[in-house]
Amino acid sequence: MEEQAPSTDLITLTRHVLNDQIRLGAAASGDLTLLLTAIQLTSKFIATNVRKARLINLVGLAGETNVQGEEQKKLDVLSNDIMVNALRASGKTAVLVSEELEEAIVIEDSHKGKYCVVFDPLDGSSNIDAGVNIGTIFGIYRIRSESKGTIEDVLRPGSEMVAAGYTMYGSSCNLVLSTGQGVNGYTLDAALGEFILTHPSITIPPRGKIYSFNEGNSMYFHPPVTAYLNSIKYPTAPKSPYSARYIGSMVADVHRTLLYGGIFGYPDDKKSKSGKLRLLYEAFPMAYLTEQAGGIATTGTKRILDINPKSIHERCPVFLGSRDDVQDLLKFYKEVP
Ligand code: AHM
Ligand code: MG
Repeated sequence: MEEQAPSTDLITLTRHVLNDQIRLGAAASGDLTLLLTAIQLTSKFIATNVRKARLINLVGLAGETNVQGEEQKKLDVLSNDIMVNALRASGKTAVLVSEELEEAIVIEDSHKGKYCVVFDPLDGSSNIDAGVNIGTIFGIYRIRSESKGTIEDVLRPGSEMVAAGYTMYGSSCNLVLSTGQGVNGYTLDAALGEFILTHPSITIPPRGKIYSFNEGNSMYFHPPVTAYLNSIKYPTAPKSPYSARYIGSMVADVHRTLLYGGIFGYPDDKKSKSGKLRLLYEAFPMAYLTEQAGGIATTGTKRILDINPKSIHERCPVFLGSRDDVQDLLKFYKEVP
């Protein structure tokens, strides 16, 4: 077979987003592009630390002291610091909400911009010490007109986000992003230090063959979820049962769902009344990406992006993925008491 010549015309994330902004015309000031540049930088910085975590004492609990008596900094605390510093320094943000911080940060006037970023700096913490995929999740709102940047600017439905995405730190480092015109995936070329467009226009297959739930919680599940899971595990002929895949890192489980199709779920149950995942910086960005890729994201009873948050760290049940699979689940919610 003839060897393919390497491409000499790489589409970087910045070039791609800039083209989109130019296409949108005069309304775009370039501020969102600059903000996304800052986010890219944080992803590269976090990726570097994730890779060398074991070597430089980043694995373990914050506040712990290692055998040499040095203080260790937990990887998720470090990732949070990286993001807060870069987002503040970008001059494009007004309010920041992080899973790692109890309170929202309102940026001081000297650095204030027009955007609010909600983020989970390093999601999937139970996987960190085992070197399994983890990721950063983010959502972006534009502050309301006339607002100087308050918590009200982020207590808004996810449908009002202007962009959302995640970076997955795995066998490769992938950034998946939507600015409201579909979903694109970029892979970090470590030698160039650039995210290159590798997955243009990601579309979820309308039906998949994989389900992704923590079935260890089965005894707590509500009847519609149990009945749905039984229907895909014990289907009537000629259908075949679905495969189970569950990593326990939302970024990795959602990434696979976007590419291969199927359904990801973290329901509310008898033990966790509102589920586990956080609405603002886990459920909203993933629901935004899912819908932009042609899938459905629901709590079982309502569209996730329509929820009006009451507080920055609230939780919500999440089911997302291929259109037909999520619709099947919704039927059980309507029919099973
Ligand atoms: P975290 O923010 O403490 O890391 O928790 C969120 C993670 C998600 O990435 C993942 O989908 C879920 O928790 C897994 O939870 P469980 O271990 O209960 O299955
Ligand atoms: Mg998290």
